[in-house]
Amino acid sequence: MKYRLQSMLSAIAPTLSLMAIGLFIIVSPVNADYRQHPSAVAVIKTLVDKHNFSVAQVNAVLQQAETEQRILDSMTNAAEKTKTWTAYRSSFLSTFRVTKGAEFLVKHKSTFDQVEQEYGVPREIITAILGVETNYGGYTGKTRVLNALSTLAFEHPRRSRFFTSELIEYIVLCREQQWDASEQLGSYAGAMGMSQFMPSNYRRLAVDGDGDGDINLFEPVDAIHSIANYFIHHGWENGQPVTSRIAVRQNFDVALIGRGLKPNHSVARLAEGGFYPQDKMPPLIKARVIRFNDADGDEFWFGYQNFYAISRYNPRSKYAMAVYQLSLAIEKQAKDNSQVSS
Ligand SMILES: [Ca+2]
Repeated sequence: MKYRLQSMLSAIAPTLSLMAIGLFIIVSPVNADYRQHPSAVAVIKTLVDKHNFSVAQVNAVLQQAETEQRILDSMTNAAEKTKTWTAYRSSFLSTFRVTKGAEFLVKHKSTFDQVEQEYGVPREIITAILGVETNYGGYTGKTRVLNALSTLAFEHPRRSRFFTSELIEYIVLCREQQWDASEQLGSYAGAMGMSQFMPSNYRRLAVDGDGDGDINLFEPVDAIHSIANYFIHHGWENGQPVTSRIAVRQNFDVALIGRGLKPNHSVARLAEGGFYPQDKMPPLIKARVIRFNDADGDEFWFGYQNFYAISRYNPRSKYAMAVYQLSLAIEKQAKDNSQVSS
């Protein structure tokens, strides 16, 4: 709708002042005609060779794509990059999010009973993901997915490879779902639905939870099942710990931290290097040292396999920790609510 309005306004732009025209160029999506882009050759070839599209079908989609500068800006300004841990944490663990999360648990109790049985992924974790991603489906994004994926595939060299692959997946997904590729809305990175799945995940890991024959992630039952399935795919271990706060020796062994979030050493080995969990942990369980740099001192944690599994949703330690802490806050709120009402 917004874009139709903008193209109408663009049509009358010649009657406006030069300054106003300048503004339009900055804020409006710009029709890009990516059929002509050098990188489009590979997209077309893959869709034709591997997915039986005709060149004309692919061109018809690429022709509708528009470049949006704000998509590129959003990539640069992602909260995980710009906010300290303390600021990030407080923005995600708001009273509103905790309260709504506890309500969501009650509302979807029967779905969660079934999903926990089937997948072994706790309801509070799934709910926290939905809370962080879309405020429990309240905001699923207003960017045209075609614009998001095309802009990032063709105009963002550093992430081009990933988004080119997602653009291809998206065009296939649209055919499978019988969607108009130019109409779907999502995040500035092209993630869709209450669970914000990228197209490749939508195709491979989304599940028809309510059995109506349609995989619809804009609907809670399918979204809940799909998140559980996503976690299982990424190695969630039922009943295992997520994270422990740790104390550190002053001259801790920095080399043991390394890069990435995948557990890399046993708790026993990490203790030799000066990292001591505050909970009692089996010595052979593997962990990764997580460090949050903050103005008022650093925080250190162990992230176990389940912490890593959460981070497969968004590969930032702040994200995984915020999801986990939100899940605990929701669990507590739900417990308090049930005590008040009983
Ligand atoms: Ca369904």
